[in-house]
Amino acid sequence: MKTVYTCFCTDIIHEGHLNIIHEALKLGSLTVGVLTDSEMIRYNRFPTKPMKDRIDMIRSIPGIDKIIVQKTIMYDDIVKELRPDYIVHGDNWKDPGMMEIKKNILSLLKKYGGELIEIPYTINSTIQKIDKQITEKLAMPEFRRGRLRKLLNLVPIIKTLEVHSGLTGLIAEKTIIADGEAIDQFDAMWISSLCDSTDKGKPDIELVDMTSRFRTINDVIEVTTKPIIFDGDTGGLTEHFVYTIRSLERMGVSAIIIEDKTGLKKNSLFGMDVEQTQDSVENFCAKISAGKRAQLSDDFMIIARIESLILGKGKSDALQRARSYRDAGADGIMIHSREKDPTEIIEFCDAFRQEDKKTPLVVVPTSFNSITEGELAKHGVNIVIYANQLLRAAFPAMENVAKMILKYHRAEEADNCLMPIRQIITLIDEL
Ligand code: SPV
Ligand code: MG
Repeated sequence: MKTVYTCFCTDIIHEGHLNIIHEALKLGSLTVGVLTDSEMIRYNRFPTKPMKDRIDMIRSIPGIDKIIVQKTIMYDDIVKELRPDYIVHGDNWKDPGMMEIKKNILSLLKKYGGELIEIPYTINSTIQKIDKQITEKLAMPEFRRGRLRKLLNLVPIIKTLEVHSGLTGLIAEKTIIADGEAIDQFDAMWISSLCDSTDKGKPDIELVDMTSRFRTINDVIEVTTKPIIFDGDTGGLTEHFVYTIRSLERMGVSAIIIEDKTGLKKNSLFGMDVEQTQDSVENFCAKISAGKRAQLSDDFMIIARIESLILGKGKSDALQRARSYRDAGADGIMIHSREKDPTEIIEFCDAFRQEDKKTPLVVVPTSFNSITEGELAKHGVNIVIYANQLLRAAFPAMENVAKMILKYHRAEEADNCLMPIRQIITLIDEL
């Protein structure tokens, strides 16, 4: 009897999947793999059902010999363990990630003469509708809002990219790298006050009002499904902050980060080059507690951002504040620094983790950008935010093209720097 293997990374079984199983069963004894939640995420298929439920779903299909857990998206371990005569897969290898998986399967099978059997992927209106319904579920406020907390338990570190428009939202949503063994993508999006303001040609001083900031969030929400962390600056007056919390929850935002500054807020990366005042522990704790009382859903997070290192007040002040903010109800702590060297951040994280193993820690490595996600995770960091890189990439690219047009009095010379027209007009999927 030949042995056959196929893997599913899906939340719903439709007739296309059943057809693959039907064809696989004709070839021999069938083992079905179910991909782990964390690998589904790395592959940008956020599971709407946990792995246990997805295993039960497969169990209800008759004829399958064995169900196993596939721990990595690449097939190396599975092939080593099972050496199947056939691996069966739908022929829908469309994105670069899928192509990389296909390459991986073929190279593994070649070593011992196994065979890849590709089944024509069933496409009909029912299946298309089911696919759309999954995307729809992911995009709905309730599901999106809770996704950040779920991620905290599912990935070693939540990789968050700055977005300030629908287009940058699409980049955070869809960018996936497939490079040999590695398939990866971003987990969440950051709506930065710096970038939201800069994109509007305004300074980062809480000048862009909440209504306008909400419009940016809405532009992003319209075209994405990933969870959103909102940069709430100082949170404003406590009397206003409570309304902000409600609005964000309603929109499906997962978290707000507020910083312990008061008065005219300036961007932290100015450090002490400009006058900045830190809020008192009492005031800031009162603001956090008021926000937590106003919150309606269980899954929304209020994260307290500590500016002590930025303002030269040192680690012990930062730690003292972290304890107080947590005890006032903060669901997480963001510690910020503008040092190029990550040492002070690492020292804070290590000290905090000695006394608190579970409160999520967030960092924004704009200045200390040499540290990797893996190193941060080792020091207990749960969320890393790449807070301004997309905007900083766009500005010089646009300015360069503007200068070229001025210089040559035509646009031809700039063509090499531009996305082809055909690509830009088909960039956005039509519904
Ligand atoms: C932002 O992105 O607006 C931030 C992070 O607040 S930082 O600019 O590093 O202060
Ligand atoms: Mg900001």
